[in-house]
Order: sequence, then structure tokens, then C-alpha cells
Amino acid sequence: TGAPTPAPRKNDPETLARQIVEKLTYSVGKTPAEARRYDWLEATTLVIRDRIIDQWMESSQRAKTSGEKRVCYLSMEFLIGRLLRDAINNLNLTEPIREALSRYGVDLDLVELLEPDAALGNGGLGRLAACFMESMASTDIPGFGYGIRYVHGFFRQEIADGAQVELPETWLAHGNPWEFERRELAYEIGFGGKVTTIQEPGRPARQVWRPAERVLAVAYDTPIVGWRGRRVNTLRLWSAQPLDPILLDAFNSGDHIGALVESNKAEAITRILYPADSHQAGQELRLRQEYFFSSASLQDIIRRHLHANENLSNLADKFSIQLNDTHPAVSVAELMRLLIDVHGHEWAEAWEITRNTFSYTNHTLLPEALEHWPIHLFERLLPRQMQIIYAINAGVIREAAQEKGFDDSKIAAISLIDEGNGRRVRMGQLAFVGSHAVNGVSALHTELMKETVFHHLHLLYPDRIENKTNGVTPRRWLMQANPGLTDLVTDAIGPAFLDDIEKIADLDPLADDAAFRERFAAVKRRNKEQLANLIGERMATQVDPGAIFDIQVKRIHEYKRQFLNIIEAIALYDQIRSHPERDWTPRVKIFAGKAAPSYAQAKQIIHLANDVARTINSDPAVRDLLKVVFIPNYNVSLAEIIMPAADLSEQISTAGLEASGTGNMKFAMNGALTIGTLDGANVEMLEHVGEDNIFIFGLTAEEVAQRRREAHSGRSIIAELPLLREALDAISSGVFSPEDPARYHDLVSNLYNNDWWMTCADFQAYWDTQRRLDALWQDQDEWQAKAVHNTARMGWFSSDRSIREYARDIWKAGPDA
Ligand code: 26M
Repeated sequence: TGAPTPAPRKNDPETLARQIVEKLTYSVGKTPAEARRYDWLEATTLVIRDRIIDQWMESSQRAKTSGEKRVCYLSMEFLIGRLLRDAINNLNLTEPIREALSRYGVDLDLVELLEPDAALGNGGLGRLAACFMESMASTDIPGFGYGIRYVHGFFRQEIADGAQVELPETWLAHGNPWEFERRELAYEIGFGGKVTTIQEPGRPARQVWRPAERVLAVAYDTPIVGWRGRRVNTLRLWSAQPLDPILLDAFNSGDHIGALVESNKAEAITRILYPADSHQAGQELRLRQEYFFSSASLQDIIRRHLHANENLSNLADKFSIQLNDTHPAVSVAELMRLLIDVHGHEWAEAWEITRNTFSYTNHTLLPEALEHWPIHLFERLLPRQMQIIYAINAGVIREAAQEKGFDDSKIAAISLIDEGNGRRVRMGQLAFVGSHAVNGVSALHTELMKETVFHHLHLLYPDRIENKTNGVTPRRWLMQANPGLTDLVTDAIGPAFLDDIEKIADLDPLADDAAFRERFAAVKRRNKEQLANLIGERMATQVDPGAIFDIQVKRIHEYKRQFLNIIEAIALYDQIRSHPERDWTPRVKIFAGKAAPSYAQAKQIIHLANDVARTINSDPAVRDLLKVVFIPNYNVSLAEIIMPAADLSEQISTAGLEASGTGNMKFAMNGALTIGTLDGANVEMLEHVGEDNIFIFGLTAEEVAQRRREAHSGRSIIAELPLLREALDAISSGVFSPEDPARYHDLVSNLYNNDWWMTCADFQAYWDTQRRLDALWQDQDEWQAKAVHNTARMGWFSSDRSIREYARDIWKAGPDA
């Protein structure tokens, strides 16, 4: 008798190759010979997916049966990007899959490029939600993401004659192998209608909401794989569907279009992501989206809870619900409604359960971005929830008056109803009072929350606000985006940092090792060459990888001050032309980012960047000393190429206005030096990397606030700074837009008359700091040592650390709970 046959090694290239070809044959319907790259993507994805599913079921079962507390992350946005590389890497299959495909002459890197980039988010807030999902899976927290399955994600950006053009995005056009439709998981969502009071003899009065419209929310589940496949969590996205696909009566009576109106109206709810991240337009469809996904998620959470528990009294012991900004804040009223109207709880108990279950993260203090809904709209769409909000408000106001003696002006500040310009529901206040914990996303931002927007609520509930500094997942933003650096670090300090990123600190002493610095610089150089190739191919602009790659990529906003960066580029251009004999340090200034379609100033800034690029890049006088590049269609996939290729990261927002920033962390982890203001998480990056390794300039948040109170303007500053004045003159006189010389007249005159964003106020400090960096570049030993220190000291900014803090302080969930 022979030895028992060993179980086939599941992870060897042989097995994987066989499985991929099997999928190619039976799921895609192609032979290896006829398969195109896209078919290989599909087959490979299906093989990986099978492996994930085993783990997924195991994780879900474990969470269900263990009775451990589950965390639900409610977010309008999950900017997840591509998933294949992430899944392969987290399952530790990168090398065997690469090898398996290569046997058929197929290059994994090229296959991965064909996956659509899932852009179900605008920017920082959505990408944070995606990093948090990955980190919850990696730190073994039973996390559940709830959001919206938009048919059209964030728009595709093209640049035509220098200006942004928005095109629809269609990530689902070829199907989505990562999602599982759960037809059986569908909930009714109501809108409009009336609330009636039912008074039965001998019973307390009940409110019954009879909605005028109803739609179905259908679940689509996507697995999120943690590091080393440890845990697989679920991202559950809701799709809106009509209760009746077609109104038969209307159809039969000949009204073929009218028979579809309802159906179209239902599906409209999840058709498109709103492409704004700094302005609340107050559109009805947006409120419908917010309520739609909040109600569906809560109904689902309640169903899951009642699966294992008798009633909802202990909901807060079993579920924690994190509200990602105020977009899901209507959940506070909706959970109250479900508890009271549907599940028969008393008000006081329902309020206790609600507050103990929810927590809320604030991501911005910009007044124009704070959500508030006109009462008449809210009341018409959600009449019962409006009643509940009034009742919550009455309770909070009573408490403030009786227990803290708040006067009328303080009460007006905390009220859920803004009585000013047309009565409105304030979603920030609703989220705050409905939560047991409220957090900001950096130390500075959290302090500003206490002093500004939530000042009076903080006085009323002094223990509620806490800080949870953002982080980013090192799997995607270091290991996957920068395999060269990952290999180098592994070689230098061993692989322990892969499991515990803070161990990357062991690299720190190697900043003094010349041989190591050289290898570190060589990795950076290769990453810069890749980016240079991309720029060459996409935009037919040649850039020198030997120059400083000075990069600002993020949403285009006045407060982020891309304008300041462009003005500096123009001033530098001017200086190079005036003093060609000087020893200039070559630079490539790279920009990318999208403007909200309705944000005229932001679009002007994009136009200006492109106009300036055209002028400078075609001027032989500057040779290779200065190039300006605007790369179109910034998204997660492009960021994965850009972050590892930066020498210098631009984080130059007006102090006090960037809640945290997360791009700042991705750059620094990959060894870029930061030029930045004392804003958001830059302040904490300074503490971690040390003041010698980061380049801080400009007004502090306090100084900005002071100048704004004094009605600061740019005029006198411009008068004293010839560099600034000449750059602004060039812009406003049409040097960069000869075909339309007045194009930037308003943009510049705003600086003279107002300078709200402190562009003029910070110009000189910014310029001086850039010139210090020029000088530093000439000393490559010094520069590279600082770069190594950045990589070594940024481990704390992992989203694993953020998530562990949320789990410990807010959710009381996870392995250490
Ligand atoms: C609101 C109403 C209607 C339509 C869209 C919105 C909206 C969408 C996204 C408003 C704000 C949105 O995002 C804000 C955001 O991304 N904030 C960023 O959050 C990051 C993660 O915490 C921080 O790092 C950034 O500093 C902060 O700007």
C-alpha cells in the first residue's frame, strides 16, 4: 500500500494555471489560444474569487455564531478602485499567479490594468472608507460596509483646450465579477405620504406613516479581503429597484411610457454619484439617496440582530454603527422610527439604544459643505422622520436649558433646526446628538470642531468629541503601489513590517548608510521613470526623471491652493528666464485632480494649470529646468503610480481648512518630502518625522482666523512682493491665455480685493521654502536621508492604527474588546 496521496498544493503555479484555464474554458468560453487579455482578467478574477469565498463564508459564519459585536460603517462613498491586485496580494498569491499566467505568455501587470477602477466616491472621505474596510478585515474586526451601488461612479475627466470636460463613467459596462446580487435581501423604502395618529381605546397613541411612494433596496455584496486572507468582510451596496417593474394597467391601456415612469424614478435613486465634495446643493435626489441607503442598512442590521436576539433592547451591545460624515445622519431619525413605530419601543428606551449604537465622524468644517435641508423638502419626503427630529430637538433643548442654563442664543446654536435663512434641518447637529461619540480626523481638526461648528454642543456634552487621526492602508499604498520599495525594505530589515507596519521604524538608522540611500534612491528613480513614461505616452510631454518631481494631486479646491502652487511655478519661470546663468534645480511640477462640475473657480484653476503648462513647456528658454504637467482623470489607479514617484509632496492648504488629508500620508510613506502648512494631519506628520524632515511654512490656523476677522486683502502684500506681482500681472494680462486675455481677470482680482484663502499672505514663505528645497536637492545624501526617515517614521499613519483606536475607544469591538 502506498502513502496516501497528499492534498494538491493549492497555491502552486501549476494548480493556479490549471484553475485559470478551467475558468477560461467553462466560465468565459474561450481556449487559451483565443483568449484576449480581458478574458484572462475574467478567468483570473474568478479563480481568486473562489478562494475568497471559502474564507468569506467562514468569516461571516464566525461573526454570526460567536455573537461578537459587529461594526457597520455607513458611507455614501467607497472609493475602492481596482480590487484584483489587492485580493491577490492579501492572499499572498502574487508570485504564483504571475508565474501561472506567464506560462501562457500573459503578463499579470497588464491584465490587472484592464480592471475598471471602481470610483464610488469623490475623494478623501470615500477613499478613507475604502482603507478602513481593508484595515477592518486586516485587523480582524467584523466590519460591514453599507453604501450605494451607483451605476455611474465619479465622472471621467478629459482636458479639451485646457479645460475640464466631464464624461459619464460606466464601471459596470462589462459586468462586475466581484459583486453578488442578493435578491432575497430586499427592503421597502418609502417616501412622502402622510402620518396619521391612531388612538385605540386603552392604548397609547401610535403614529402610522403611509408613504406615497415605495421602492425596493436590493443588496449587492462585495468581499473585502484582509491581509493574509485572515478575514473577509462584506461591503454591501444597495441598488434601487421598482416594486413593480412595469405598471400593467397603464401599459394595457396604451400608455407605454407612463407604464415605466415609476420604474425609472426608482432606479434614478442609485444611478449617479454626486460629484461634489465641498458644496451642498440641496437637491431632492440627494436626500432621497441618503434616506434610501440609511433605511435599507438599518432594516438589514435589525434583521441581522433579531436573527440571534429576542428584541432590540441590546442592539448597542451587538452592533456599532459609524456614520461617515452627515450623509447618513437621517439614520438617527430612521432608527428611532423603526424602534418606536415598527418594533414598539418607548421613546426613552429607543433614544438610549440609538445614541449607544451610533457614532459620527466629521470630515469638514467648511460652512458651505455642511448639510442642511429645507424643512419643507424634508417634511414632504420624510414626514415621520421630521416629526421625530422635532421631538429629539425638544428633548435636547430642554436638557440644555434645564441642566446647563443655556440662553436663547446658545439654544439657537445647538438647535437641530436652523431658524435663519429659511428653516432648515442641520444634519451635523442631528448626527451629533444621536451619537455617543463624535470624532474629528486629525488632532487639529478635532480641536477646531470644539471651538467652531460644534462649540455649543461641546459645552453641552463635553465628553463626546474625540480625535481619531486618519490613516491609509499600507497594503495598497506601500506594498502594492511600490513593490520595489517593499522588496528593498524587506531585504534591509526583514519581513516583520509586512504584518506590523510600525516595525518599518527599524529602517530609520539606515538613513545614515550611504549604500542603502543609494538603493533607496534607485527605487525612487525607477518609479519616476514609470511615471515619466506615462506622462510621455498620455500627454506627449517629455519630463526628465532626474528633476525634482514636485506633485500636487487631490480634488481641485480654492482652500487646497493649487493656485498658490501655479503662481509659484510662474514666478520661478520668470526667474529662470531673467537669470538663465544661475544654477537652477530642475523641477517637474505635476498636478492632477477633478473639479466639481459646478465649481467655476476650481475649473478656472485647472484651465490655468493647463495654460501655464502649455506656455512653459514650449519655451526653449527654460530648457529642462522647469516643466508643468496636468495629468487628466486622477483616480485611485493613477494615484498608485504617482505616490511612489514623488520627491516632493504638496500639502499646502490654508491652515485650519483641511480636516486631515490622506494623500499627504501616502506620499510620505513612499519617501517623498512634504512641503506643507500646519494643517490637518501635517501637524502630526511633523511630530512623527521630525522637523528636519518636513518643510513647514505659512500662517497658522489661528493667524488665518485672525486675518479673516480683520478683513485681510492681498493688495498691500502684492505691492511689496515684485515676484508675486509680476506673476499675477502675467496671468491677468493674458500671457498664458493669449487667445482669451481676460480669461483670468477675476481669478486675480479676487486676490487683490480679498485673498480669502491667504494665497498672497503665504506666498513669500512658500517661495522661500521651495528655494530651500532646491538647495537641498543639490545635496542628494541629505535629501535621500530625509526621504528614508519619512518612510521609516510614517508607520503610525496606517489605517490599521486608526481602526484599532476606533475599535478600542468608540466601538468596543474586535479582538481586544
Ligand atoms: C455633500 C452634499 C452633496 C454632495 C456631496 C457632498 C459631499 C461629498 C463628499 C461633501 C463632502 C464630501 O467629502 C468631504 C471630504 O472628502 N472630506 C475629506 O475627508 C478626508 C477623510 O477624512 C480628509 O482627509 C480631508 O481632509 C477632507 O477634506
